[in-house]
Amino acid sequence: MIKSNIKNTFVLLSLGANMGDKKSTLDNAVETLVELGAISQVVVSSYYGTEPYGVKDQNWFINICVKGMTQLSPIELLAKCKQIEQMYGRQQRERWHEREIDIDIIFYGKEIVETKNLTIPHKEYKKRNFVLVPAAEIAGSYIPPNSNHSLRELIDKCTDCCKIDRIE
Ligand code: PH2
Ligand code: MG
Ligand code: MG
Repeated sequence: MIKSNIKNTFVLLSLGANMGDKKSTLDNAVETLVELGAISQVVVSSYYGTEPYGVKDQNWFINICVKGMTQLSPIELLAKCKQIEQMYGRQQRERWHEREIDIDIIFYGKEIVETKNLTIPHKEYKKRNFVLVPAAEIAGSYIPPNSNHSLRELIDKCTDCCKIDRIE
């Protein structure tokens, strides 16, 4: 048997868009994550139409979650996510405002990362239906670090009232 020193880590990403051709931007971004070697063994959730969380006066989003394995460190993976956001035309705007595409790292194995530019688990994931619902679809039994509850259970505890519709 050939032994490999390359570590593969489970990752779960949240992707969202509320401008332009949202579905094809999300599809292309997932394909590019694979092509650039950021993530393999990819499983993608359904699309979800989601009411804007936070700043209300903007278009509804389409959100998805993606799970898979990565050989990159958290910082390297973040850099790839940012690179792909740029490739798909992400412009700088105020926090929580409209975006061509947003790619966030929600979980990286069971690791906790707290640096200036990156916090994993994502700071807000428990508060957001648009993350929990697609995440639970593909990883419902996953128990995040610092949590006693699976993603499926966290949906019931979440008080977010924003509407979310699975798109058939
Ligand atoms: N992203 C935000 C703020 N609000 N609302 C929805 N529905 N979907 C998002 O992806 C989203 C949001 C900041 O990242
Ligand atoms: Mg975000
Ligand atoms: Mg982001």
